[in-house]
Amino acid sequence: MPPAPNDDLASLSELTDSSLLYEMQKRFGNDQIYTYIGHILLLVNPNKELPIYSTLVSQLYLSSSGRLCSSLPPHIFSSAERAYHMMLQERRPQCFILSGESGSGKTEACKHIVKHLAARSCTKSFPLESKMIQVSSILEAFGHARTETNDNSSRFIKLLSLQYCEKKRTIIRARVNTYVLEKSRLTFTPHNQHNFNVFYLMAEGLSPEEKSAMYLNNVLAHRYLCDSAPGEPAAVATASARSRDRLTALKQALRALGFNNLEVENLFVILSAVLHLGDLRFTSLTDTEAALVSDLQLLDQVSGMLQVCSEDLGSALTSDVQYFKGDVITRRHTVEVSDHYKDLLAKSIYSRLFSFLVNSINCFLQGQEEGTGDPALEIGILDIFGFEELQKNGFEQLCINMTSERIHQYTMEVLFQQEQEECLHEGVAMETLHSPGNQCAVLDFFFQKPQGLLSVLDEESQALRPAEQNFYKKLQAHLEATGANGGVNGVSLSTKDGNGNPPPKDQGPSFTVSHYASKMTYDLAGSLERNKDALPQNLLCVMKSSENVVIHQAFQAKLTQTGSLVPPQHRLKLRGPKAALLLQKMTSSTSATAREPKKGLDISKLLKKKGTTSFLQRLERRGPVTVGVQLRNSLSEIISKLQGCTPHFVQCVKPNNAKKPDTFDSFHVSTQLHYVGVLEMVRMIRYGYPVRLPFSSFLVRYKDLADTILGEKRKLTTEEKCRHVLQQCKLHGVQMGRSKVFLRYWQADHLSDRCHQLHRKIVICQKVARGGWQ
Ligand code: AOV
Ligand code: MG
Repeated sequence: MPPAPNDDLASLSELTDSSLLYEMQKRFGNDQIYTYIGHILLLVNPNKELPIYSTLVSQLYLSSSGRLCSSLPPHIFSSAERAYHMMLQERRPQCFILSGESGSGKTEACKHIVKHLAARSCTKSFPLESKMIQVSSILEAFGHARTETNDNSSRFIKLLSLQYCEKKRTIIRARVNTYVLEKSRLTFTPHNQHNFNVFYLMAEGLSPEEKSAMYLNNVLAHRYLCDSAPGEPAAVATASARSRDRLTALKQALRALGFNNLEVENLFVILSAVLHLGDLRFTSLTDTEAALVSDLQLLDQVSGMLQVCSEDLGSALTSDVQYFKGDVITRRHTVEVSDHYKDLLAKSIYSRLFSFLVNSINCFLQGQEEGTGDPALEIGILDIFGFEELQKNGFEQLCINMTSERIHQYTMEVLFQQEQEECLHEGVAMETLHSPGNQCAVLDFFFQKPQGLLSVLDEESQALRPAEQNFYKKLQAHLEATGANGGVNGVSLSTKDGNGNPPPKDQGPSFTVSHYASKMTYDLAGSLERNKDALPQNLLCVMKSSENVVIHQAFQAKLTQTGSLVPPQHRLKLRGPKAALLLQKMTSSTSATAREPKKGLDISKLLKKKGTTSFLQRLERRGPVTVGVQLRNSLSEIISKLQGCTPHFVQCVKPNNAKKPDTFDSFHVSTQLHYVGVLEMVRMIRYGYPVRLPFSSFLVRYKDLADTILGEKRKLTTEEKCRHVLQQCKLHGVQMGRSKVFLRYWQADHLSDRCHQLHRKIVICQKVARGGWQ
């Protein structure tokens, strides 16, 4: 029996766009925010608190074993439960893939999955739920920001993995991988948006004494923050009370990670240094174009907080030193270049700090027990940044939307292509189903090597004299060569916007991409700058020389292929009288003369010592040099991880664009259902065979049932055994392929149910036989 019709769209009697929409709207009106499409979970963000996430509710779903035909209504807890049971049955890692546009509820859903899994299998020695509350508090402070579409929008990709103990089946450790933090937000906040949350927590939450100790008397006046959108006046008072609470929670979370008070203070001082660095200005002398730092006192303050030599920092920001054929060549920068390096340094400090915190989080999630984890027993949860359409869309939106596009393509591959190909291969008859449009051309346009957008962008970013016009020309040449321009393959370049109107004067050339979700026009202006991510060698040397343990560690560490810090073997601690003295030094003086001058770095000597390796080679060794390369590497790492898991799809839907509760904007929802391909998914699940098991796996999965039915028939082949079990169970419409059994999704649940009942009977009989049953 399939589940109740209104709980599962796959069982609706009428299947059309409007019947789906009607059903969803009806359910949403009753606060039934979850609906199944077979084993896929559809969730409409309620934008209001619902009393459905208590531990009591979690307990209810524990007994369902994640079976869809249980009498309980659809719930994210049920999907979590299902993944857990499948992990044990298949002995294969499972992974949740959360999709949906920005603000549709992915990150919250991720937390609910963790909550249920923690409630079902955690021990006192590894209290995952409370640990994850602390982890979220840190990640959301440093990696989330207010955007047009979501007040708490994720600005990075997160893959959380929960690892289980082989024997006890409890969670023994967890791990967070983060990818492509949108660090450009630090130095450039888009119109109507905020910088990262942590700065506002500091602005509203730090005490006046703390602020003055960190030179933060007017946090929001710093250049990096003053461009951001002002808060709504009516909401400011409550917002600041909330910020104070959140800052307290953040400090507690950092302490839980093992940072002492001094170390926590140190982190805030580094953030203050980043804000001050942003205020640094450069001027040029009249007779040359070389830049000089305008405000030496400010430079001194920043250097004091970063614990580097002020002169070294000043000269590394305004000049470049290279070692070439035995000579040291110093090149002075223009004001513009110095300004660029200043922003690059600020972004680098912030992103390395983020990565340093993620590494600390992973130590915290490591747990006590070692070596008892089983790689097959793992549940991953992928939370990406959702598709985003702003008033003005640039390089960042392109990266976010291409991520969404890639994950969407993976989903479609799994749900449609792979399923149909396998049916063909196994000789199983299946209705021909239409899968939603193929986006390969758009993905190629972006990712293909060496002509795709990312490659061309990298090439131009690393050119001697990068120019946006050249980048545009190369792209145009590529599109013309492939005949794609003019929108044939979903991409068109033009100096006009998507509607054919000329762009405003301050915009660069733009191009239009027909994404799966919507047609978007991107402005290329500034992409070359924002793509660059490598610090010049001399700035890196200065940062490595820092006496600040966190900065020192963060800059000494090597970078991985995806741009994060390679985790250290041991974390250096900032403890004891020496540390107290250091911190005092960082914040005690405002002028250069008041502080003991630090010994300067002789960068040319350092470079000489390193030998004659070329500048570019050294850059290479430091890790990926552009944002584009990091994105490409990150996505291939993520996809290859997903390929090793059984996927569980959670599709999040946004009911309206105004973040309002109880408001169902039919047009907006229907657009999302359409581009996600919900109708096609429903057809696929209804007429397809989502559960395919090799004959031997079928017999293992339903062992108790098979053993009981087969009895003494040991001589049959595995195929004959499967056929016999299916016949005895009277399941209609099941198909036998060449090597696999093909089941409708509810048939698999029906078999699991029978197996479960039998297993209980067998256990009871065994207990009675042993005389142990009371
Ligand atoms: P997102 O992760 O999908 O957006 P979030 O999970 O941050 O979206 O959800 C946005 C907001 O919607 C949250 O801050 C909550 O206020 C509300 N919300 C989401 N899910 C629920 C729920 N189950 N119950 C109640 N309120 C909810 V982005 O990170 O921007 O792509 O990039
Ligand atoms: Mg999110």
